[in-house]
Amino acid sequence: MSALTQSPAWKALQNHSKSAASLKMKELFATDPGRAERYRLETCGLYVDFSKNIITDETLGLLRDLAEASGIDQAKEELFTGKKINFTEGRAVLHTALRNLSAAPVAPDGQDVMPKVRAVLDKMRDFSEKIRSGAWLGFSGKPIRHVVNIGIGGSDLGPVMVTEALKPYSRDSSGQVAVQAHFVSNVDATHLAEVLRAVQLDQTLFIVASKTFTTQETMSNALSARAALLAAAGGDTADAMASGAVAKHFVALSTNLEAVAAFGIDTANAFEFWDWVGGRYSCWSAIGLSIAISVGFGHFKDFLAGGHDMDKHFRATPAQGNLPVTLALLGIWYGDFFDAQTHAILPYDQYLHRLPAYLQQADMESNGKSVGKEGSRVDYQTGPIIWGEPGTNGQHSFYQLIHQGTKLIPADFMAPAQSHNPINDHHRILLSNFFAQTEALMVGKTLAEAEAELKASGMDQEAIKRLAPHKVFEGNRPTNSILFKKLTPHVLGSLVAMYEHKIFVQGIIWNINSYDQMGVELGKQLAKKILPELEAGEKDAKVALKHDASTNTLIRKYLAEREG
Ligand code: G6Q
Repeated sequence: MSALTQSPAWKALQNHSKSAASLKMKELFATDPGRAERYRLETCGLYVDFSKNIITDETLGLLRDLAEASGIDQAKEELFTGKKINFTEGRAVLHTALRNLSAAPVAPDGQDVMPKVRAVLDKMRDFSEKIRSGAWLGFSGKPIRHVVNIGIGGSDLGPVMVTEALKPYSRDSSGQVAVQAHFVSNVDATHLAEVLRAVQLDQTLFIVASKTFTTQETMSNALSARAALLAAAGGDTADAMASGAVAKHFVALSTNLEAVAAFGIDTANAFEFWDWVGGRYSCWSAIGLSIAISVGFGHFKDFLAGGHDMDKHFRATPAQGNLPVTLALLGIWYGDFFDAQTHAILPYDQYLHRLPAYLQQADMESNGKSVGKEGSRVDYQTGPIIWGEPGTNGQHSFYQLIHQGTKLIPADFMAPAQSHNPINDHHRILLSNFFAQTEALMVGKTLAEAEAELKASGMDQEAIKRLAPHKVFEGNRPTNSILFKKLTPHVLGSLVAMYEHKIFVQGIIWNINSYDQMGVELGKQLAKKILPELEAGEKDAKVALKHDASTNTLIRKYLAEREG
């Protein structure tokens, strides 16, 4: 039994959950006119209504007791001041310093990191301006019009999500995009090949984004991109190298400047970050260079400012008014006391179409852990499965299960009051769906209501009896509604930071390390072992394989099928 499940705060919640299981939100709203007013928070441009949850004041009080008993206030200070809370890797977790736009120092180990953070930001500003203004020229003397970020995981998902979300800011007043952003992450050559088909190499800047600069997928893609560039630059490789084509078309974002130099990239064109920046928390760092180039440095800085504002809110606000803490506690309520396995992210804004994928990594790589700080397996649920799609597409697909399936799926709905593309009545229609879905999920439809509806449609009694049960919606499905005025860089920064801190709070309460990712290692190790076997197998199909029978047979089948 873990200390957490033995704690009075946990036990009190367990006890309370027995009666809370029969709470009906519809009734709670009917008997409590102040509910919507009380269960909402507004900060950093985000208005969050969490009243459509299976909670009462008592629930919230007990959840806050749990947060307090977990030492959340001290943990927050440790995060912001750079204590080595990534305890398995002995590292501080300081993505908040990357967006610290205040004058306050951040000094883990007594050394202020802010001067070097600011120096890299200045370098990013100068460089992105040179690219966007057309001052930086490629090997043919033409300005750069395409930027290709080559990276994977944390070195890809953030830049992709943010550049997509901020697309309106990539256009000038005449609607022209200064620099088109592209992303290559998958080692499947198809990804690179399709991007290379879409660009003119002499007007393309490749950004090799890799914290370690050793990641197999990224290095393979970077080497193939370099070969394509050198071929396009003409002459033989030595000529192209000598003409400085690589220096004009490749920059690096990394903590490993030695490996950057070994790749042939001038370290003057390398943008540094540090081991206290986790991959999935790195879009605020030099890893955000493609964002700055795509939308301009000013907008990138607004994005940082939004994150910084959420940091200030999170650090200073007691649990009761604290947005990330509240969302974290609601997640724990459903995951640990209602056995919910997943959490849906449902943006009603097409520009946020990659947010579910981004949060999938942020949350699942952070809190997909089963061993507590002390090294033993936990006896409670930790991070949920995060998934989602933009509304209204999801409505015509998987919402069926959320409404009428057997599983409880808490969901975050989010929408802007203003669209970047106010065409006809699209936005009104979109928002009517946004409001309707959370209402329907909460209110549901009783058997009597279903029967009455069918009767009104003129159906005979026997058919009504047969059909009505299928038309019942149990309702009482919990949702949070997040409204903001418009999807600006600032709002996006606040939104992302809100989720980062939610994840942090949950990790603290679950007593796990949210900042390592050992779980991705085993597959990587095995792939390294199999790669030379595939190479040998291409020469000799009878190559010795020492895996399990299934893996051996699959490899042999592949070797047999790969040609012809
Ligand atoms: C994120 C993870 C992981 C990482 C990638 C890419 O938190 O650490 O997704 O970002 O494996 O790593 P590199 O940036 O080192 O290439």
